[in-house]
Amino acid sequence: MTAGTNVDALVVGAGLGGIYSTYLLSKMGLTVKCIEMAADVGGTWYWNRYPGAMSDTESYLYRYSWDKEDLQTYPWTHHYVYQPDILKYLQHVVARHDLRKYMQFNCEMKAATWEEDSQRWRITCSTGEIILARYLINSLGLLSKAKYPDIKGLETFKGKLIHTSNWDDSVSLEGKRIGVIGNGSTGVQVLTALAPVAGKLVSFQRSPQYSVPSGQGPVTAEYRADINARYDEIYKHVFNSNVGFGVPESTRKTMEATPAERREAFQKVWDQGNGFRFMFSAFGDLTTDIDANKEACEFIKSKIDEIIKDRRKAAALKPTELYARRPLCDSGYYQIFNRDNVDIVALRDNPISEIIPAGIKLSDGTVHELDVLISATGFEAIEGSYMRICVKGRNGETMQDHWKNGLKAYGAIACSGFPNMFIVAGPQGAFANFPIVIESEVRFIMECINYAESNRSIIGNRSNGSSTDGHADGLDKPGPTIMEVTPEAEQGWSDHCDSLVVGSVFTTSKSWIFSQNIEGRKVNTNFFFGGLNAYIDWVKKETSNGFPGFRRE
Ligand code: NA7
Repeated sequence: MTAGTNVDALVVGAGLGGIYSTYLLSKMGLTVKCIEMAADVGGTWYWNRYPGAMSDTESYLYRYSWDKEDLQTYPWTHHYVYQPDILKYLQHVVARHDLRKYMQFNCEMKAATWEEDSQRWRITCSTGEIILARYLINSLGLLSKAKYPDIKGLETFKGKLIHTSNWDDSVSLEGKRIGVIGNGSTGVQVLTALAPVAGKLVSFQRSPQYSVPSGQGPVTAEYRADINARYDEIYKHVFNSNVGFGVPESTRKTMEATPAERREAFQKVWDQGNGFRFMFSAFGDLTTDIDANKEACEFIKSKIDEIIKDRRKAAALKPTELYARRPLCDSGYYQIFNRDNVDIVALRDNPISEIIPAGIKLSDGTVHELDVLISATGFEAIEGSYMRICVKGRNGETMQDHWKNGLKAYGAIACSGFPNMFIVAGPQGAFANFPIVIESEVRFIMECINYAESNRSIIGNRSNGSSTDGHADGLDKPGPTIMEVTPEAEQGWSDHCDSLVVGSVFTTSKSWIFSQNIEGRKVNTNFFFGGLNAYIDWVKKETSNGFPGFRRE
């Protein structure tokens, strides 16, 4: 067997989760290596370089919470950070904590196999290198494998075809005839940014979505000083909240308000901006009460009518489904349709019949000639990153086998049969602000590793003859040195996630949140909808109770 580089822990991916994992593992004193298929750090923010790409979490929270000095000193100029600035921030964190020395770029994990004899993971890289690791932390990205539209003739298009997550900076867009397929959060951002640049811009829209203003704009020195003075309090609130976006989370019932009060409440959050604020701050039941949800729908549709002058375009942009997807926000999306160079094609009335060399042909025979076709069609979320590689756990079981009946992971971080392997931003994590979710999951993973390491040292001390009375969990015997979740615990978590979506308005819409954006894929509860605070409380119980979900032999 080929020898390989030996490390205690291998982190795969150098995005938000991989960087934080690398930082904590190195602090724990373990030997750590982080491999990344891209040429640099950033993860999602390395790849998604399309015009207008920005986070829709407010800037003061789109950063790590754990470096308090950096929180207060690292600059941010606007309420929302654009992709180049997020990338710079992540590069800055890596430099500030001297993490680059652990990282190897242009190196993709192709396969990982658990070896019973050595109790290690054997990782094969795209470079041909072999790495042997006791712990494998996969931070491959939730939204990493691009999904192209399955439309006849796509490959025949003679212009430039670009997926937003694999942007090609060399393509000139100025004055070009540009078509965009997809109008989720990515589509809305790219369309808004390209409207003033394109000669002609057409949105080929299958399902209109609800979007609210983001409230983007420069921040004042006073605003920044106020945030800096309150960071401890802010993060305390965020980690104790349901969605972690720093917005108030109302418990008020929509239908108990009068029509005038409802409109006033919706108008207030519309004016303040932010999709999560709109969904969770005016009232507390938009995601659980259909009548309440319909009120929000009517309010946003009335705004579409107010903003868009052309009745045909306004009608096309009005959704028919409930407000039940990841909430979108924008920097003037509906407004772009008042421009003469921007049009919308409602595919629900006139579907694409095929893509031809010159552009897009619709079912009624209309041809839209295009120079550039942008696919903002999303991702093979979560599992996409795992299905393209071969990860084999105990008895040769692959992740493909393991997830064939649906995606699941205990506490979002571990799968049974995959010992000492952890997942960041895998299935069934909290549906909340992602940097915070990632931090919470990484901390849980580190608790697991720390626990196993403590047990190792107890056993090591005993076999060295040194006496030690302490046990990692205070029980009579040391706990496991290999962390492997039981199938019962994993299934229990998954069942719990399923039970939490019963009655949720979110189940009425088809999106990647329930794996419904991919034809033929089984509907799956991909998130834990119990709230970020409940997830964190559950992790605390799990760790203080000696990790009952993990095997003890
Ligand atoms: P999304 O939210 O999955 O959106 C994909 C969009 O692409 C959506 O509007 C789809 O319409 C559309 N789509 C996909 N396939 C087709 C075809 N064949 N024809 C027409 N339209 C199509 O991806 P995003 O990148 O916007 O956002 C993903 C996440 O990234 C987001 O939640 C943020 O957290 C960041 P559909 O609605 O399926 O009818």
